[in-house]
Amino acid sequence: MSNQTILESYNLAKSAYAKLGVDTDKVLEQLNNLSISLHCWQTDDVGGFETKATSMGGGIQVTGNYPGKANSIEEMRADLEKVLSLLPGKHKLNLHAIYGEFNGEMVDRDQIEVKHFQGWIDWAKKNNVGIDFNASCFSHPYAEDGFTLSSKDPKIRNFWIEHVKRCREISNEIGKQLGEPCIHNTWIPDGSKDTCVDRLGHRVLLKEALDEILETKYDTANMKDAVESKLFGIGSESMVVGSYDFYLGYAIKNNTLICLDNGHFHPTEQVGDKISSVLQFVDEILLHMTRGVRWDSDHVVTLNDESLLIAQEIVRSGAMDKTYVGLDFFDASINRIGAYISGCRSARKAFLFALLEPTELLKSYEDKGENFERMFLLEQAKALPWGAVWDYYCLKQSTSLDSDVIEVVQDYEKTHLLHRGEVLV
Ligand code: RNT
Ligand code: ZN
Repeated sequence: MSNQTILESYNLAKSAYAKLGVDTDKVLEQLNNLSISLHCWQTDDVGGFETKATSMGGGIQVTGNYPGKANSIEEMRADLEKVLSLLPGKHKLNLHAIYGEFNGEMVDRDQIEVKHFQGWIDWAKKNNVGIDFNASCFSHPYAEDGFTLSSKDPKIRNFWIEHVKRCREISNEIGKQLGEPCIHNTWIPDGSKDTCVDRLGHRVLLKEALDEILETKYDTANMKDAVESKLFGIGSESMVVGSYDFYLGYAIKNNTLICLDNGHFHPTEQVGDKISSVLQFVDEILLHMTRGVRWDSDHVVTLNDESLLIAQEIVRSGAMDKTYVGLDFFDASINRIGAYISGCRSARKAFLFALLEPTELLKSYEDKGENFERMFLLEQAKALPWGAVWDYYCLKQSTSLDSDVIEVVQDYEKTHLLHRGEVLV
């Protein structure tokens, strides 16, 4: 497609939207300011770079063995730079604690320090991205019996409390150096495969552990805390300590963000529907956008009804400024760089579609009880030329058009990914 064609198509789209009261130029400005946090763990199947080989655990599963996984921080950075070059808009990098630069040293989770992440901070500066951070309370011998922060063994519990405290301290330093708040998210796998009798005991311990962790207050200009609930995981089918009830209550009472991962609810529950409720009681939310297929399978985000409703409800609620958008999927069965680009572009497209909605007109129909009109306009909006707006946006941001992405990814696969071997630890 020539630049001329893209411009002409955009101008047609612009007038089609203007007729419905939507200013496409303004929309693109808003869209471009939306920061999407790229989860680093799609590059290497949530492996991390600790020296001690740990097997994955904690109810998260990665399936597939597509070639080209990143085996070192250098490969991971090269992949992320490639990904960023193929994405329009602002981004952050979402790091897990297991991705520190440990340089062959055995640094256990209760020993990590800012220095292990300084390289990432410098990399982020160079690449003009912010950083978010996560405690890694899984894939560790101390996570094997199913409980971390809510473990009844004080040695195990204190180990994880120390880990999360250090992660918050690191987050604070990251935010300070980058001049943008680093969102520290706590997710723990704690739960029970079979019927648990002392649910209360574990929840009391989790609350106490979190209270202790949050005792240190940091400037919210540097870091903010989020807590992430889950419905169930592999090995925690019967009870999850950090359920939605637990964390929503905790977040409201302690003024933290609530992290909504749309893979972490019953399949008929809609995270999009929760947004306008939750925002009555918490100031800000963190999203983990994913695609659960039958369960929390962490498939790559697509432009489906679920991601659309999430974006629509954020835009309709005027909550773009109260929402931190992150991605959370890990598919090892397809080209991993392609997974990022496809998933992140689709997440941003969901927001584009939502921002282009003629919401005022729809609301006026709704307020008058004109429900056929509301339905018809919603349907009509699906066929409006939003793709032309997207293409123009990509052109304006000097990134590849959708129509070129496959070739660029295939090329990177040939020149970089297929030459990678497994590193023996
Ligand atoms: C797990 C949670 C959590 C993780 C990442 C790796 O079910 O979704 O967010 O996916 O922290
Ligand atoms: Zn998540």
